[in-house]
Amino acid sequence: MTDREGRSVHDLSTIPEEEYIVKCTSACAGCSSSLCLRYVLKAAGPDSVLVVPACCTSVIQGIYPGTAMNVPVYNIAFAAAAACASGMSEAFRALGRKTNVIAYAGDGGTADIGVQALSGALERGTDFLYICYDNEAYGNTGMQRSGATPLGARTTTTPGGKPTAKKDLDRIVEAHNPPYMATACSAYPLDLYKKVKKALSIPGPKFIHILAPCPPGWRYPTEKTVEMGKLAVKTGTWILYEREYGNLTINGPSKTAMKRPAPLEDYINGQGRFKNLNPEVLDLMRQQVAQNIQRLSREEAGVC
Ligand SMILES: Cc1ncc(C[n+]2csc(CCOP(=O)(O)OP(=O)(O)O)c2C)c(N)n1
Ligand code: SF4
Repeated sequence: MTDREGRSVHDLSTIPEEEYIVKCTSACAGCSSSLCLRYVLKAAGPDSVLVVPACCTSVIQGIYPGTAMNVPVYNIAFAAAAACASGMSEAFRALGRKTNVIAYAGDGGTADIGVQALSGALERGTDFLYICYDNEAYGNTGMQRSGATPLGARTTTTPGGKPTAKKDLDRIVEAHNPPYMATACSAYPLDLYKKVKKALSIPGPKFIHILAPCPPGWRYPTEKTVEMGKLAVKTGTWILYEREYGNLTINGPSKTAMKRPAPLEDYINGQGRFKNLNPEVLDLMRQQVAQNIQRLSREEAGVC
């Protein structure tokens, strides 16, 4: 499988030196979603356009007339990233251009207000890549809960901990049967780079869901941002996989983590948002992790 320049998508020996996020971003210290975007754009290259709805990324890009982005960026209303990207992709293809159209949206703009536009674009078969970076809250407006906030997490609108489970966005997307979908995590940038390369080599709608730990939202010290992502994967809370034309493959560290997950406490004890967690909630969280591991393991083994 090759990318649009004819290079193998598995060749990671030459990650481009070019930077598409330059100095002066307004990201918080330790922001992992901006780290992810850096790798996404390195994988995508200069013939790419970003569509960004209202979210932290629209702030990270800097204050007009300055910009930290080295590719064209189209800012669009909170609900409309996938609809905008859909029209943009149609226009490029009508002009005979292969330009990568990449929507880069938060979990609120994807799982909540943007889910209708996303569903429509997936169903229409839009040739684009939709990336949801998931910091598990509405970060830009002060950490309100989103549908993607996990059970038990304290946010400004769930001060006693979120009473309901994280919305399963991936299963919603899966129901649309896109040719390629994957999960990724900011702590594994090469895995993300490879997945973006592969996604962009496939025609039609592609979706990547990245877990993006957020120091102010999750309440951990900024220097722990990579460690936090690794712990999410090692405890099986976040599972790395790809689904190509419906076939599931569990990736890299998740293969080991799913057989022998680290204790959930390793992940949650370092985060202020899970402080003073009720033992019953902790138990429910453990059950959810175990259920997800079981469901995906069975599916990969063809036992479902
Ligand atoms: C219709 C509408 N409602 C509310 C807002 C205010 N708003 C802007 S960004 C945002 C939160 C975005 O959260 P998310 O998509 O999770 O991305 P993050 O900020 O965490 O990067 C909200 C509520 C808006 N811009 N438009
Ligand atoms: S609030 Fe979180 S996601 Fe938003 S810029 Fe800060 S660290 Fe990044």
